[in-house]
Amino acid sequence: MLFQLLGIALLAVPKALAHGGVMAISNGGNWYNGWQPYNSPTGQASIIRPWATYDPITDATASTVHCNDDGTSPSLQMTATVAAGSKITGYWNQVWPHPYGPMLVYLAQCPGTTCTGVNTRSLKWFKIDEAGLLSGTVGKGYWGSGKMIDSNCSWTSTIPSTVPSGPYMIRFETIALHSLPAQLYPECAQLQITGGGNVSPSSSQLVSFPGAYSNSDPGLTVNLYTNEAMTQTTYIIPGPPLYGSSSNPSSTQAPPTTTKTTTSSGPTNTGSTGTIAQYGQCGGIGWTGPTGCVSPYTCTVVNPYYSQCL
Ligand SMILES: [Cu+2]
Repeated sequence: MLFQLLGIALLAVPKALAHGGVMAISNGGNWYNGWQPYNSPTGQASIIRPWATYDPITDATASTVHCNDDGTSPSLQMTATVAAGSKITGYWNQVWPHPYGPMLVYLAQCPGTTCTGVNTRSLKWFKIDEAGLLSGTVGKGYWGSGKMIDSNCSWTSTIPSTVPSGPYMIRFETIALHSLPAQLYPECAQLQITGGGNVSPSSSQLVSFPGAYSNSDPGLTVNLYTNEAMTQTTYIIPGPPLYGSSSNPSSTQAPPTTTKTTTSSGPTNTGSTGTIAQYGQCGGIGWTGPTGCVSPYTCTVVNPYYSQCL
């Protein structure tokens, strides 16, 4: 009986803590708070498109695999104006628990003058950054996701200076390979890229989501726990060849450089009794909403930009 209760508690409690998504984005000194999937969607204004759950997508062909939702923009959708050639950083929950797997970043240009109202499932995406197995072996090596964790649970990519200016979605994705099927965590944000160039992605670099991945992709089916994995030093990153590459050996691309981002300390939160439900946001830089959690949850600092009722 005690064993059973303990087992249930261990299985139930870490669920939300063990998963998550992109909670905030920064670019050019500007901070953009993310969508809060466990708060009411009413009144939420973010550059990040709505997403519904911290749980991973475990079907690489799922209808939600573009931006972890149905692809629609909310009434208060915001857009970040970003310069081509500038660095953009996505921030995941701290501490991100999955160090084995690749990091991938995509862009998709929207038709017309804005991505607002454009369903992200309809877009053609191209990959601007990726990091798979950076060193060591598949089974015990250092992965893009590990580097993300070591970078304050953030990932910084450069908006290519060569992409044409215009409205884009950016899609940050981390894939966790510690269990199979692989766990996909994609979130998207809405950008207006300025000062761009004139190099459109080639047709072989453009993919749809769903469509870019299959559940039999070698990069999504690798088993970290086999004897082979303990000596294997190659890993094939899923998806199309990188934008700007002339051929398509994805696995041999040099890993991108990332910038470790320093952050100021976030506000501290009290455990005062309030109105915010479990998993709801209750604080963080830029947060102007209520800070009290319903009993028995406590407002807990997840990162400087995000405190959550846990
Ligand atoms: Cu998880």
